[in-house]
Amino acid sequence: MTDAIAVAQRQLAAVAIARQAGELMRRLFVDRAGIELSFKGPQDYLTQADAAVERLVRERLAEAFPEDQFYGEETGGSFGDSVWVVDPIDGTANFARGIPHFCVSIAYARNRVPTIGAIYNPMTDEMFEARRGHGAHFNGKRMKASTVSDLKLSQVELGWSSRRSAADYGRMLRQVLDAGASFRRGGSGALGVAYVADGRSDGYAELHINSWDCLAGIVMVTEAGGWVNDFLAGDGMSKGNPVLATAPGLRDAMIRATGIGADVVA
Ligand code: LIP
Repeated sequence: MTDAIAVAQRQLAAVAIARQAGELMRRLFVDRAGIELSFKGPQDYLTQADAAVERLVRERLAEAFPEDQFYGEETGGSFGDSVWVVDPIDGTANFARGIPHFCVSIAYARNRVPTIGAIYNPMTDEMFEARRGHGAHFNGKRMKASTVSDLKLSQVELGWSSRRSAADYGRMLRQVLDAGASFRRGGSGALGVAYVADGRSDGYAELHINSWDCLAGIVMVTEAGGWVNDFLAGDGMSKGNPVLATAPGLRDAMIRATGIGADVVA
């Protein structure tokens, strides 16, 4: 089987499994089952639903592609040359608090290159998907990054977690606001990056994010004509890194405002 067919089959599977995971997430969210709140750390939520959804995704992928490696936010795994990187519920805090802004994020990387992404929000029935070299699509329609090129006309999302200090976040926020942008924070990094691919948001920046939160969206932004920093530099795949995904016309301004990707700007 050629490589191209193998990757195409994986994209179809990723979308189908994301939809199956979404059906489970929606049921658990509506029934409020599996929402026993616990914390992995300060502001780092974990619910029984996370574990149940990850189990479904891991089992379905292992059935279809037993030769691939798997890494999930909740159960870990291994990073290899043909690896699935999964966040079963991205936006767990929203899920736990009854806010319908969350998704399952399924990414596939081949030889450390982000190759496939599938992000599904079951509450809005929104499927974002992309395959490297074959475009990015939202519910079957081609996605295109925003054409905004002036921060004073932009709206960007600044992801937050307790993995970096309040002072660091405050500094980035101040710089972005001083540059004239308006900002939001939705609580799901995966949806935040996918929105950049779909042109709904002009940028997404976060001072530290994990690969399972953003890898699927990175494929989408790249395929939709947006710009993304070198997220996988160093040990980004296993330890995370800062991420900046922007409309192409805002790249330099967002690099200056956030300090992410500064090595790129002359
Ligand atoms: C989320 C991340 C994001 C962060 C959110 C949250 P989780 O992950 O996607 O980086 O901004 O606060 O941490 O924990 O919901 O899967």
